[in-house]
Amino acid sequence: VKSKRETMEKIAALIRRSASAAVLCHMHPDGDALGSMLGLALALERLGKRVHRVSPDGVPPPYDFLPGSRAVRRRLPRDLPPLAIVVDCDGLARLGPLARRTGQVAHVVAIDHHATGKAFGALRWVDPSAAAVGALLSELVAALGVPFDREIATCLYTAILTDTGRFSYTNTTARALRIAARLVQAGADPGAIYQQVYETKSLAQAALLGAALSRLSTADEGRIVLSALTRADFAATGANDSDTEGIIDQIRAVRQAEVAVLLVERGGEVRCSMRSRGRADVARVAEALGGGGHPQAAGCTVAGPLARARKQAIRLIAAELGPRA
Ligand SMILES: [Mn+2]
Repeated sequence: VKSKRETMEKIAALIRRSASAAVLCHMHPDGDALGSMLGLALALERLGKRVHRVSPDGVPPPYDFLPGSRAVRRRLPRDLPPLAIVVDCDGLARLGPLARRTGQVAHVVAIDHHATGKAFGALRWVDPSAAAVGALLSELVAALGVPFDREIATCLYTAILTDTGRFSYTNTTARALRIAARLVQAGADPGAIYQQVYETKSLAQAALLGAALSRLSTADEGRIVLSALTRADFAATGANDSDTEGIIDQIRAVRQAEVAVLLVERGGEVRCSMRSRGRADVARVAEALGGGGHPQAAGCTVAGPLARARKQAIRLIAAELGPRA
């Protein structure tokens, strides 16, 4: 615990002596990636720093309501700042096209909570016991002496809300809730944020969810519940790739599902998202297939076709689940 504290203090010191910084998140960003990136960026600005908000895939809805999202760029500035802080990223590769230039920044700091991945950055603060990077950043913002305001709190609360599965996964600890409570006290509005994140679906998204739920299948004696979306589904509904967000949680809602799987056709590849009720560590499955994540929420991209990806996922998940109790 002491060394984690020391690492955080080192990061705070580095921030204090840098006039400018880039804050970056990973490709296909989720609520934790964007909320953390934007919340930290605001805190640095409150300290008078010049901040570059960088997300290789921009800010897809529903997260474009977050304060500061309009200032987000897809690339690093021409003149690299002396400091790059990379959040929620379990490897430099997850920055995609930005990985190479980020590696050229003088000071690269990683703030993450994945137990998987490939280490990078001279200064690393990785705490898998943290519910979200947003929770770690709440501690950092406090250490920097920046008061929480409504905007910062909204970003960091969104990070924690989404990475805990709306406060439902096993990472919904007392510590996570205490931090969330502090953010609410500072002005984050739980009802408004919930509606922005979860109740602003387009008709196309709702139709895509319908397609996924209309063809659930099971494997491993019902312990694995799966669905798949093909390019034809996207064409028929008018939905796009980011519209799959949240569908996996609806699949996990099936009572007997120890593990929920959503397979999404993307070109010749298949994106495989997994959610576990707690018995199986799906991060291990994802890692075996070249991806990563958390014990209860993980993903990977594998070679197609769908049927092959489905078989492969089922085999590894069944092994991870082990024999029926
Ligand atoms: Mn995260």
